[in-house]
Amino acid sequence: MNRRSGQHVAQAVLVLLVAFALMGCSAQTRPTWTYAAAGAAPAASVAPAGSTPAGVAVASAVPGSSDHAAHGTGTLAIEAFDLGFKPSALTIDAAGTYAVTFKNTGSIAHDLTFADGTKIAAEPGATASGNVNVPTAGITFICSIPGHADAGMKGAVTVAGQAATGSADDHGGPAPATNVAADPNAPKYTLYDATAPKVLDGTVHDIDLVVQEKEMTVADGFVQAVWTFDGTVPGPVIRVHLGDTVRVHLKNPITNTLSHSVDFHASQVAWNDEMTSIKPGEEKLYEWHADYAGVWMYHCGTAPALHHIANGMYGMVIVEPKGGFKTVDREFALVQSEWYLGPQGQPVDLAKASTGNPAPDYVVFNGVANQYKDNPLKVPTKGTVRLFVLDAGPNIDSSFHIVGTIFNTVIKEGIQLTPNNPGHFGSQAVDLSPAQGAIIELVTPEDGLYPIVTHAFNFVGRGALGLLQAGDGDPKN
Ligand SMILES: [Cu+2]
Repeated sequence: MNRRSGQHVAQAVLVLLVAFALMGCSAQTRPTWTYAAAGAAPAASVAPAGSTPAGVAVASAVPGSSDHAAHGTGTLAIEAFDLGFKPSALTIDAAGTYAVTFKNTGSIAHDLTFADGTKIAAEPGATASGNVNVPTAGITFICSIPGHADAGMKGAVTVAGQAATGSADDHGGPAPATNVAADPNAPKYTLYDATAPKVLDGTVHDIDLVVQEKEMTVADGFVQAVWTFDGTVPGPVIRVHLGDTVRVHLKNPITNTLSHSVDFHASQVAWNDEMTSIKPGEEKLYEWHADYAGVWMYHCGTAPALHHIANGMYGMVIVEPKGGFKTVDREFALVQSEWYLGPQGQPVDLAKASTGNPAPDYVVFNGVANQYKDNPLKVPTKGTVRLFVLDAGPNIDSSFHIVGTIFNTVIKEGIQLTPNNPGHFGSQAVDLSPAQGAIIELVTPEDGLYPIVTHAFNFVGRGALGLLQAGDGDPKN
């Protein structure tokens, strides 16, 4: 019983944390809290794959009869979780009176309050029902419990063929610095695999690093013309042993438009030797020795370096310590960085990135806003987890934190907190300035979800949010 009430306190704290985080969201960036909480959405509310953005469903209403084309009837199935509705946007064929089933799969009480005052409330785990009259103009709904709407519990029912009613998730808070409008036709982002690669075999490594200038969806609805190492942002994680020789063959294909270069922080070389820029059509060898262990940044240093880094040219090197790492159950590599959006399809905005008080449109892990919120990183419960974390910047610090966990090991820039230290100290957040890296280890205490954030919470609503999922993600079974 104590354990159960303790869980509820923890869940309430998490809810508050997330609520505060999401209050900072903007209408334009439209982050939503739509991860699959315990209990899948009813099948009827799931839209065909790829047809709509995440969290948006079509034809959630079940028509009562084809005779009712002009005056719709049926059932709206809406689920509440902590903190959002699933689906948050529903489209029906016609105005009319609809039955509503409201299922609360969250851990705290929620309600479904429509703009006309119709309110259906459900305790955790309960399902309630009622009716709502949906006018031709559609109707919006929120959870009326204080803070919940601001944290993302908003939605709308739209009648097909009519303009959307209000906004399904226009969180309060400061407006973004961007004047770039989301493109509803932007391609879905490509998930970056956060699994840390194995250490390379052997002691001498010849590695091709090919610069690719290409378009990339950096957040839902936003495409930028990024510059990359090997086609991804971040570039590939390069993992070697202490003492290895790394021979990087940097290639700048003739099809590119700009000169580029690379700077490996794990190396000790002259800046005006290995790090010089090469033009499109050129390649050069950058040879270095892994003299020190740690998590290291690499990036393009071609002027203006700020633009080349902000536009995607960075990555992580892991140099294993003497004797290697002990085996753990899961290893992930996470690179925090910022996007200063330029116009759709253009490179990022250097002027925005250059200001003394930069306000990134997105702060992200591994290049894409919220990708591990949508696709949680799965770990075994009570399993050992190692994270390699780098702040690539270019400008903003990270206070790397995973809600609900304590780091038992932190090796940051050569400074070590180790498990079973004499005072039994632990760590809650790791401060990383741009270019700093850390090795972090933890154990998840129970099945459940553990949000991955920078604890600079103004950025969590701007994309710096992921989830670690232990077991099935549900602490209640
Ligand atoms: Cu470059």
